[in-house]
Amino acid sequence: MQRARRRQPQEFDRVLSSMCTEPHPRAHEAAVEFLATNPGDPATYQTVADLETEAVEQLGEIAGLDDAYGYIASGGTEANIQAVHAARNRADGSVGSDHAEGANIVAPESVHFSVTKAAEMLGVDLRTVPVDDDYRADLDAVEAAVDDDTALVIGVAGSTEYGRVDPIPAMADLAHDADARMHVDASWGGFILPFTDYEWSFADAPIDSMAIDPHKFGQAPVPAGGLLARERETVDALAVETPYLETTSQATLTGTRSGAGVAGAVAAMDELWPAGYRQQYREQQTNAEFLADELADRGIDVVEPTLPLVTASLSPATFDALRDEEWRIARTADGDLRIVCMPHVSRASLEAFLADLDRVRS
Ligand code: 0PR
Repeated sequence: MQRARRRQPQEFDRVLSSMCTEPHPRAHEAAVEFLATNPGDPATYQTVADLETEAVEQLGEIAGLDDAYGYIASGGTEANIQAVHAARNRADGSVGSDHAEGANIVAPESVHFSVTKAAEMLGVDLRTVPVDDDYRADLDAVEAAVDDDTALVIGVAGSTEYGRVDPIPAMADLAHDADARMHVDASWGGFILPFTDYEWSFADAPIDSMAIDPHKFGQAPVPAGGLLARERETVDALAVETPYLETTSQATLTGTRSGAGVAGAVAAMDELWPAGYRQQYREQQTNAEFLADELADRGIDVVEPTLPLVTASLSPATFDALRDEEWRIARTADGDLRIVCMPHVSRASLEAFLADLDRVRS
């Protein structure tokens, strides 16, 4: 009989395109301890349920919200889907399949594709509007797209492709003037933006909900996303009855959930908020600027990295040659090279990447 081969996960030293990273060692340990727990059944797994309450409080602190409601989701996708779900249900006061036809949501074209999934699943019309020259939502276009049937306006704080932050307070005003709600997707940016001057948080604007993922810049293990809401009613709008559990209702999209994500998120935030995250942001912003300068010095067009994410034009042949060297790099929809300076990305690794770039281009 053949012996099972021991499989190894991906090494991180050549991973330059991921929005996830190596978990903090304490988060790793906590995740392993809680591997078999299920916060989906809080009456049975009470310790992890308490940890989830702590996680939501900690996320609220990071996002500038004193009394935060929400839960630890499987990721930004689930948090975005549930934000759309809650807004749709709240727009017409219904839960379940009775919702009114014709609701729409408005988001910039830079919005993550999880919102496309949300719109499709929930039967709402997604109106995407153009971005300006700096890849941020165009306010005039948002205003023109919003109407009486708009349930939700979505702004991105740390966009997937260019790391840009939309004008959140102005978008929230436009949403609320139309009696719609405002959601901020800070899935990636949420653990970086507290250390910048951007206006992105619950403290900057009367936003209603937010996606903020510990499993991205938060250095928690996968799966740990975060859905936050200013009002309890937003979470209540998601709840269905759970007849055979000791608890009476459930607001999450998934049923059984990983306690590892919850425990890992709390451990990471305990360890790193705020000093560790601040230092990580500074290091990676410096790395991003270093990389951008080095690419520009080689005559390559670079988009200025306002957050630790660098995009630059690169020929398909060079891109493919670097992939062949096992560099894990990605492309934007426009074909630009996209490098995300996550906590695991070291200066040495960027220098090795540049050396390979020089070699494959010569
Ligand atoms: N919102 C934003 C702004 C995102 O960038 C992402 C994911 C999501 C929502 C969805 O989050 P989840 O993937 O946690 O559901 N952005 C990356 C992407 O799709 C995710 C990613 C992660 C990609 C690791 C590659 C990778 O190796 O591009």
